[in-house]
Amino acid sequence: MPSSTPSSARPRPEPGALTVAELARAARRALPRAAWDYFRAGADGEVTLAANRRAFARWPLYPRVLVDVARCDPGLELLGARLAFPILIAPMAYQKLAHPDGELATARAAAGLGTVMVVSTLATVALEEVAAAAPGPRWFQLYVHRDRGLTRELVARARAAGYGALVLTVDAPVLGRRLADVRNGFALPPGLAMANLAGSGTEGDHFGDAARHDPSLNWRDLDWLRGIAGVPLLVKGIVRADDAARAVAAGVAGVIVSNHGGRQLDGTVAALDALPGVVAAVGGSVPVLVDGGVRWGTDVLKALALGAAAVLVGRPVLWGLAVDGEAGVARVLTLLRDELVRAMALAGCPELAAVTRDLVGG
Ligand code: FNR
Ligand code: LAC
Repeated sequence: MPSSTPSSARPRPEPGALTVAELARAARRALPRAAWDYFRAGADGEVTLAANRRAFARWPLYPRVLVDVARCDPGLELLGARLAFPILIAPMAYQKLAHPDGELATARAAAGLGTVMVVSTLATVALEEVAAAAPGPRWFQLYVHRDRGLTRELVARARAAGYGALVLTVDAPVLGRRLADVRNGFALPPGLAMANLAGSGTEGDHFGDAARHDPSLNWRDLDWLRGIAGVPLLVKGIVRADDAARAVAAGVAGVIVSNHGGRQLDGTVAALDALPGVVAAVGGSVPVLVDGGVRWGTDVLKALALGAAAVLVGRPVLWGLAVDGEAGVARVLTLLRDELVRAMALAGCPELAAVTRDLVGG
């Protein structure tokens, strides 16, 4: 548009959410109470849920000046996939609770913008259908069942459907207690099911009630799983340096620092605060990712400065999905991507390699 255009003829800025927080408010209006509560909640006193956010505020940025930032490229290579920006979609259960298109909408938005969606074991659309919905790179998140045959089958199905990596979630031997869910008697509404588990007899149960989930999962199982994975295996839910080192020694391809968005052990260290210790323990041998509380582009910048290769976002994606399906998820990702690119420019970082430890203090 030429700059001489009279202001009255200029397109008006598109109305709608300008921040993740605004999208959250819109989602709250759009969602039934029980779904909003399930998505929002942290465990018990929600100390960790709050800590995840607070941690970002404690790390101030020290922007670099007089750097040519005429072009800022947030692209990266991650486990063999080319991503347009370092923000992946965290695995989240039950996405049809947010929107009738559920995981299909999320997969399309991720592929359209060039990032990875991690599809949950507890998806409400079968992993093959999610794969067929969009061409983008995607990973599969695994909850291990008592029936190891069922897990072996899920792994084989994910590989056959072209999932590029497996993400083993290790912070949920049992489900954390979310008070609102207890009070609401939260359950999957009629018509929704854990589509990947169809035929197992428990596909309609909520995760927390299901007897099929295996709390005995341990390091020996990690070896077993790595043996059958056939694709890179990441572990998600690590906050300790010694656990990270042990996982790397066991041959994992990546570590995701996470406390499950504050939904599991309340009082757990904030994800961002756990990151530097894990990064030091891993020593660059495999990529370290982090999730929990990422709501701004500057949060992404801080996590990368502290050594993360990329971040994952959870709830914001569900809020976008609830508000406007695929377009809503695309909106969240675009918001965060554009905020990150602006933050890179303002911090003197034309590419991600320039996002170094000295950019944050504290
Ligand atoms: C999750 N999370 C999760 N993690 C996982 O490994 N498998 C799963 O099925 C789910 N399900 C799930 C449902 C909902 C509603 C939420 C909010 C979260 C945890 C998720 O992957 C991630 O770790 C956190 O959500 C990240 O924190 P933020 O971005 O939500 O603050
Ligand atoms: C949750 C489980 C399902 O956090 O991962 O609700």
